[in-house]
Amino acid sequence: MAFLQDAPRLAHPYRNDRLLLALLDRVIPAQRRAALDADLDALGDYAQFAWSRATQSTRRKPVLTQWDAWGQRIDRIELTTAWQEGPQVTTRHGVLTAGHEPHECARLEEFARVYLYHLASEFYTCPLAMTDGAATALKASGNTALQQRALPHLLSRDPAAFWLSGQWMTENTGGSDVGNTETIARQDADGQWRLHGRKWFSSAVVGEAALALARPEGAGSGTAALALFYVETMDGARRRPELIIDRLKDKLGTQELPTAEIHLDGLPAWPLGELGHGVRQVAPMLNVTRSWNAICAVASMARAIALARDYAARRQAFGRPLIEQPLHAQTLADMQAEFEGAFALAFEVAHLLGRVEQGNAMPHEAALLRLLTPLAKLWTGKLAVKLCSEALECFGGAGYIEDTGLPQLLRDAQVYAIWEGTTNVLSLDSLRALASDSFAALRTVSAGWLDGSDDAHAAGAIRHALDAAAEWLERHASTRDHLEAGARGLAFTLARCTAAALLARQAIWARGQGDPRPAAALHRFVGHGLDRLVAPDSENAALLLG
Ligand code: MFK
Repeated sequence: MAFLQDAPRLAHPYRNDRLLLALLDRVIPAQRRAALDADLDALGDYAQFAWSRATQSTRRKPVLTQWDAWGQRIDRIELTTAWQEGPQVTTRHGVLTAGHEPHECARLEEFARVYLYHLASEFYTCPLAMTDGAATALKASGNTALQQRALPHLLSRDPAAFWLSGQWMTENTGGSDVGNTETIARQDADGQWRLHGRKWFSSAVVGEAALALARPEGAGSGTAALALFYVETMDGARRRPELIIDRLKDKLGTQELPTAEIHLDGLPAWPLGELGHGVRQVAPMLNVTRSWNAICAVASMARAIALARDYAARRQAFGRPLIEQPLHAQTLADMQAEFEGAFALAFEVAHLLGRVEQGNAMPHEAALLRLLTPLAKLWTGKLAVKLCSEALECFGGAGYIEDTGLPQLLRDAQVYAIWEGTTNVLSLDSLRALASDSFAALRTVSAGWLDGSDDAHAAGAIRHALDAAAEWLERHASTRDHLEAGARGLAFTLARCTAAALLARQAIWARGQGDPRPAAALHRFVGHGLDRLVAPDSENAALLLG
């Protein structure tokens, strides 16, 4: 019999996830653990089942049928199997509701579920993130009428009552410069607001509700004149005729996700609050969906590394398993160390979010959350692409072959740097956060995390990189263009320093458990360098780009 290579196998994604188990052991109160474990175990089962299903069948895309046989406009979308299962899986395991329970670990418990469910869901987590964000923005709005109408559906544990919500922001005038929004809100004679315009990226068009930015008729131009509206898409069992699906996007990845171009032809709408400052009102939603983005990016890294590590034990080359080849082992260890840093940062954001929302955080922790949210999003988004690409390479040619299921990991990962704001937009957002006390908060808190570290070299390198960043910021604070030009280097430095300090905290905790692996991850992570500050040289850029 000719040689046949064993395929990689996916070990149970919850029971074998050392990082997630250690995090929950460290943070979650013992009395909460049994219920949480039951859901996480079941989501791990589902993830394993979904991976096997995906590698044994031809992948499908959603299909939009716009007209029925008799010429009636129907805009029906046929979804993939995982999407059809989405409402049941989400509500049965309390994926969204977990995050809105009244205790400070709520968000952590929610995001542990998201982390395990994400890839199995085929990016059903994208509209789930929007739904979570909509619930959060509705709560922040103080609009009790809309809260009473929508929240029982958005946070339902009953699949029949559960609603997905979209976030209709992006238009073809721009995904980043939302101040260019052209959608108009007009008020009827009877006082009902109605939206007219075109939204360019709707990933929850199969949902029942959305939050949408629009410009009240007669309001001025720019961001401040935008208002935030709540809309519903269904009239009983039928989609409302004022919502027209123009087409589904043909995307590089996330192909199971039915992202649509839509237009609104008088869709009824209700303002969340004042008829202006809509971006300020939607910001709680943005920060929640960016946290989802970071957790989902980390989930992709975890999957890519789990498969590459398993394969390294199955694949022989030059007389021994790949894992015994010194250079291959180094490559996998480098990937693992980066992933551990990203995991620590993304879940720190989740934990902080829960503490801040429950009113249990100190003021400096709220400032820290405001900074770490864009940092986690922008860094994990880029790292997911890098690690998924490296993981494919670990399989040689097989990593480039569609029906191994591997290339999809890389295609899908590219979305993390684009979804919910590009790396540059997020770098600029981190400057917004730095204008407050958030950097001081980061320095204070990270000093605490480093306290007691055995790794004097790592602790020194982190302190040194933070000092350099502070000095750089002070030097360039008054020159806006210079500051913006360096924002990306600064953001990556701060993200990596925070991740390193979190690894140091984890290493101290693990030392008490007799586990040396987090210390090894810290050592390797810091060895890769923390300081990504590059002196922005605009003359040089002009020369190169001229
Ligand atoms: C999963 C698969 C998905 C499938 C494919 C999808 C492909 C991608 C589709 C997309 O289009 S994703 C892109 C989605 N778009 C974004 O994420 C928006 C990107 N742009 C930004 O994030 C801008 O920073 C933003 C529009 C939010 C604001 O820019 P502006 O217009 O210059 O507004 P400004 O004046 O700076 O901020 C307005 C207010 O919001 C200010 O508060 P005040 O009114 O009190 O002064 C800001 O402080 C506040 N603000 C902005 N960002 C905030 C925030 N507050 C808290 N947190 C934030 N993050």
